[in-house]
Amino acid sequence: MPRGTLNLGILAHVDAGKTTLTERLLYSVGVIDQPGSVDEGTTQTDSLALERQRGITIKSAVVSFTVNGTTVNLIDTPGHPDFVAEVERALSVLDGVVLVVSAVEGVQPQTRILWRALQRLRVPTLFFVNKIDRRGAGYERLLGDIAGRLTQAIVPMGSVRGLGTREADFVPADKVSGSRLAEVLAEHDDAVLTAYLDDTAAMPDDWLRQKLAGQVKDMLVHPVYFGSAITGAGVDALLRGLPRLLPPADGDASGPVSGRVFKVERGVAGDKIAYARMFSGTLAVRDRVPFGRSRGGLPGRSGEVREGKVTAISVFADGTAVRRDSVTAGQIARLSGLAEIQIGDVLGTARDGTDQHYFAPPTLETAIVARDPHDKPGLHAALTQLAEQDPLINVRQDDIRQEIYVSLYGEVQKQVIEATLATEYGLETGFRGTTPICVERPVRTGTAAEVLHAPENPFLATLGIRIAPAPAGSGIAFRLEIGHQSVPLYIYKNMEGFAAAMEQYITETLRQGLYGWQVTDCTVALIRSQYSVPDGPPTTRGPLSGPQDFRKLTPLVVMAALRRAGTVVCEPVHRFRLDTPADTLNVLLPVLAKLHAVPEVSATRESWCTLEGDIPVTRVHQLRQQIPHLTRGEGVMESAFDRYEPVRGPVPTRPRTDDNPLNREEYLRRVTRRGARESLPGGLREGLRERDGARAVRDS
Ligand SMILES: Nc1nc2c(ncn2[C@@H]2O[C@H](COP(=O)(O)OP(=O)(O)OP(=O)(O)O)[C@@H](O)[C@H]2O)c(=O)[nH]1
Ligand SMILES: [Mg+2]
Repeated sequence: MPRGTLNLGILAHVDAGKTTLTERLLYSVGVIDQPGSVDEGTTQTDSLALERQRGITIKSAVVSFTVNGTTVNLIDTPGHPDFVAEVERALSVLDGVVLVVSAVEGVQPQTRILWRALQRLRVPTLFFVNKIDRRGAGYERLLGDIAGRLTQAIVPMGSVRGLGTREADFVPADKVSGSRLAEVLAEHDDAVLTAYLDDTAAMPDDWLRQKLAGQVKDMLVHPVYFGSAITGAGVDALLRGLPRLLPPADGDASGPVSGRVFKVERGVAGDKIAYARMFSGTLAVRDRVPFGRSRGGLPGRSGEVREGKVTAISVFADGTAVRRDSVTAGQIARLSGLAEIQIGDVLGTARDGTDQHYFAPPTLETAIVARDPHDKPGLHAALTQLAEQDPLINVRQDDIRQEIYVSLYGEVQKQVIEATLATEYGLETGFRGTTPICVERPVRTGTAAEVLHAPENPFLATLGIRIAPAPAGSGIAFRLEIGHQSVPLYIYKNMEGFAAAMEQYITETLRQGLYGWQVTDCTVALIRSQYSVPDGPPTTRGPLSGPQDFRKLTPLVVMAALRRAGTVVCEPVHRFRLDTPADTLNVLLPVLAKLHAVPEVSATRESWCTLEGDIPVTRVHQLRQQIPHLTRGEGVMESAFDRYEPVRGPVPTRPRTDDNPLNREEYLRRVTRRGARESLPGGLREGLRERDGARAVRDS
């Protein structure tokens, strides 16, 4: 009798052994006869040609198996920071996580980034310390590393024998009732505390295990397993722990349909296949289902809802995805037929709080060019398709300069995009320079307004906007500070509709601030609004306002407010950590200095040295490439985005690709000319408006 479903993510920094562990787990439960190898390109989850060639995971992949009656859907995620967008999508569909840490390299900057996201999302997490067979592997050191850099609330589930040798093995604690466990559990449980303090009280094993599972579920404690994905040590113990310690999926199969798409793939015929996790309800073949982004999603798409008919469903169970008539709460399925669906979309009703970003956005941008100019339209279409599969690839078309830009996390992603375009779309491409993507932060509060019927305002609307700085990392928050009597409800239906539309116009405008960069970390409040109606009181009498009036007026008001607020351009800064033999420092330090990577912290342990500091994002790749020969192949470098900081020196600007609302004359020329050209009724309307405007002035 199946006991339920556990949607489990395997997360870690690059090369920690996630894919190898996945393989081992599948082998242990008998789904495969032989564990495949990453180095030979024979694993189940690294199935893309590019993954096999490079030996790294690029896309998340789902496999499934059953252990003790629980169906485990396992999502193997990429560890390279360039592919963090994949991890982000997976995070929102998980019931639990195994966070893998290498017993040799220990906790890495990327591990900390993942950990922070797991904390924020409150996903129950176990640790698996992998590679105990490798020379240099640690046990106490690793526990100390996790406790010091991630969390104190850990419980080792056993000990290790033969550490650092091929024979290394994990010895599960036969009774969990060691004092360390009771001590940790007692912190949040009075019953355990009382029993712990009373020497004579018994603490039955089952009772403690139950308490442990309860606290794992509440993120209060994190069991730590040790093992080797290569030799299989510790893997059975982990396997047994999964259904016991992690909470299975819950959700009401007869409730309203709610699900989330975390992966989109193209089938052999180019058809879209959406991987979705159901949180509630049941979705059957031939059902029509609404999907889209809930409010708070990616800029510009908020509130958009579409609908499609599901033509086929396969549900993950027992090793593969099997054809079924329906998918129900808790399960993961591949859905066909939803042609317009995009990664990150919500199916049916959204769950609260699942639509945020947990990782920093890409910090680099490059212009991408087709080697054959005839391929240009094809290139744009292909990139748009790639962006559908990877929501954080932002494709930006600059019509004025006839260039296409893509945003990037790093060089590896760039190479992958290039290779994917070549193999999947037959497009030969090249890149023109990689530049950091800066952001602009408002420095003070700025307010501006445009008033209905004022001679310089050609639009039939009043809008007043206030922009105020907000804490770093908070993004853009939008607020309405007006009453419904000043909102044209005949256009926007209700206040929510108006708020959603205004938020969209404003977010679109803020993509290019005073210097051309995305504006962020601010609160934008709409503080005035008005519209005109033919039979209104004299001040608001005039032709009926339309949505275009609000849409086209917004950029002018936003930019005027932003100009008063002033902005400071901030550039992305990465944090690096470098473990290297101490005797390589004399060659390393001058190179670091040349790349503006100045270590601030360094620690030495025997003949090894750890350097930690900031590095400009544009230098990360160069440094990474030089590390092997500067350190005789022994140095290990990790780097990750850390923060934005005000640019020192000349302020970089980015050429605008919008209608330049910073320059009123130019903006008005562009939007009114285009309005007239695009549609005749629009043009007629402009003419009518002039006449009506004159009449309104005469009447008043
Ligand atoms: N000695 C040893 N090597 C391991 C172990 N686990 C993985 N490896 C090796 O480490 C390398 C990386 O393993 P992967 O399984 O690809 O690591 P990953 O975490 O999936 O990497 P990405 O998906 O690219 O982030 C491969 O060469 C594996 O053979 C282990 O337990 N012991
Ligand atoms: Mg992998």
